[in-house]
Amino acid sequence: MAEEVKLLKTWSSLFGLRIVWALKLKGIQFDSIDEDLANKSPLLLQYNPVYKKVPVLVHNGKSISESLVILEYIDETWRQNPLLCQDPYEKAMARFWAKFGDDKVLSSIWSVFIKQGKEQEEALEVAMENLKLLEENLKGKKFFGGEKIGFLDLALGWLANLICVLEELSDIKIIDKERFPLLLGWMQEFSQAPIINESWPPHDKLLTKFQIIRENQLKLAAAQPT
Ligand SMILES: N[C@@H](CCC(=O)N[C@@H](CS)C(=O)NCC(=O)O)C(=O)O
Repeated sequence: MAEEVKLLKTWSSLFGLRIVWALKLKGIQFDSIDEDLANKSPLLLQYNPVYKKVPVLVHNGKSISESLVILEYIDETWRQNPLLCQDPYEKAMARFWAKFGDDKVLSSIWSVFIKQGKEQEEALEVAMENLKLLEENLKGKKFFGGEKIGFLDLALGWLANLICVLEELSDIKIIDKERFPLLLGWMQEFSQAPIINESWPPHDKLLTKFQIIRENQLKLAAAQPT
């Protein structure tokens, strides 16, 4: 019996992209359903009633949400091209740094992007500290997963693309060659890998989307009482 694999995502969701990459790396055919988050479909509300967010993977009628959880589900369901090592410690470390990426790196870089003046300078310092830890992580390795793209590469993959968009819009260089040579090398290596490269959302469309978000956030901040 043919398997049913459906992915609810949006064209720009960096969390959704993790799942697209994982399914492609595993060679799994899937149907992609693009959601309009301003008008969430009954399907999304049915399949992710808790968070009502994308991505959601639907496998033979069963739904899984939260992108890092989905990545692990995919890795355990389709064993080819493993994303996580078998070694329990290595596995724990990959999960730890993936969570760090979401909790600390993403939020600090986002703050640099939507803040100004002193607040932005402070956010930049925090972002640099976080990125230094990722730089350390890459010592002696081509990918975070070692010689091959693995779980942590997919979890941090947004960085390889979004950072360029955010740098372009804010006019701030966050990842430079002097401070982050390994991270920069990884960004190039990762984003040019065929399966990764073919799935990036259009750069111009991302620029427009994030420019609007930034302008709205800056306007909101300016309207806040001091
Ligand atoms: N922690 C979630 C984050 C997912 C997420 O934030 N998705 C956004 C799109 S990029 C969303 O669906 N937002 C809709 C909303 O917040 O209502 C994951 O890793 O899957």
